[in-house]
Amino acid sequence: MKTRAAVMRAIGQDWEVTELELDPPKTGEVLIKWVASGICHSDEHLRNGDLVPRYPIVGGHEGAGIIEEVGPGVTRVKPGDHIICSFLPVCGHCRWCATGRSNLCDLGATILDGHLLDATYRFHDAAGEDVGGFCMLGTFADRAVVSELSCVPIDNDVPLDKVALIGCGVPTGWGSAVHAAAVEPGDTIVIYGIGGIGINSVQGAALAGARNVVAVDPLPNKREAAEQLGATHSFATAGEAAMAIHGLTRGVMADKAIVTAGTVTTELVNDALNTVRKAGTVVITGLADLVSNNIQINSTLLTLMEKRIQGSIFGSGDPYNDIPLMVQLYQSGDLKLDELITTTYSLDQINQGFEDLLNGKNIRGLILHDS
Ligand code: CXF
Ligand code: ZN
Repeated sequence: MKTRAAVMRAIGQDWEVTELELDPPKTGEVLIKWVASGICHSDEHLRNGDLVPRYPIVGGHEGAGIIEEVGPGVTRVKPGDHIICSFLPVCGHCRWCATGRSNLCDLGATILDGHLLDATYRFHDAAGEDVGGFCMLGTFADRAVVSELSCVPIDNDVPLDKVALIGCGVPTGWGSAVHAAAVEPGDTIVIYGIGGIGINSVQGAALAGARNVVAVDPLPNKREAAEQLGATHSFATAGEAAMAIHGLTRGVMADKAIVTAGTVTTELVNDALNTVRKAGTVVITGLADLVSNNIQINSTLLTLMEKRIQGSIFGSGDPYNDIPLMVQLYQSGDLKLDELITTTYSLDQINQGFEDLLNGKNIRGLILHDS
């Protein structure tokens, strides 16, 4: 069948919205009609060269939709099911899955290659070239064929155009606070960067009982959103935040920091390290260039103060547990999603969506596939 999709062909290009050929699902695969897809900074990293996938690739890794067809042997879902996709497939059997760390599932190793589990592609362009799907998904398309291991079925009465955010930004940010930083009641938490990830770290830290949730972002619209969704304080600069935290904690400083900025820098990580207390943790969730050493820190201070730097992927949670949990928290009103969606776009407006992301306009931009 044919599907329209937004394709990245090489570093630095615009997204090309074009018609692709889409093969039917093979064993263990499903055909999805995407309803909505979030625009995440990680997709921008495909374009700016920080993450270099195999090109060409259909972007998008944060999506929800409806199963239209299943291939042989599929047991997790059936046609008509509503699903959210995890940007990490979960096999359930590897060492990491078997020990409760399925965000580190070995199947995650090839998500930049864009092929499915049998190492072949379902998207093909007009010239007959194979086209990958980012994170084995490709949510910037009307339809895609994905592994059933990427799918998490949800109730059919949940609005797909809201819960699509639970494919990446929500569990990544929420889990960075709840799992990776292990926020405890009474904690003082500082979060650097309030976008689609950081705003959910704010929500997670607040729900986990942090006494002070301090949001840092240079943009007033981001600080305002943070304060509406649980931040007790917000500041434009790390320096102002550090001074305030000094006062709030009688000089002890923050228990944990979370770095969710779209691009992680030496300056940000050092701001975070200098703002946590002795034995405090700095969680790094944002990305940067995959192949160069991008931060420099003072290891002696790290040693003497017993501070920790903790990386976090998928919020250090289990996609099969945390995606349904996030849906329930949304349904109960404990997790806000509607308020995170600043602007919606059609697939044809995708380049505008990325321009708005880079200009800091959106908490989250969302592509609606039927619009
Ligand atoms: C990213 C993590 C690195 C690979 C692509 C997806 N996660 C969320 O945006
Ligand atoms: Zn993402």
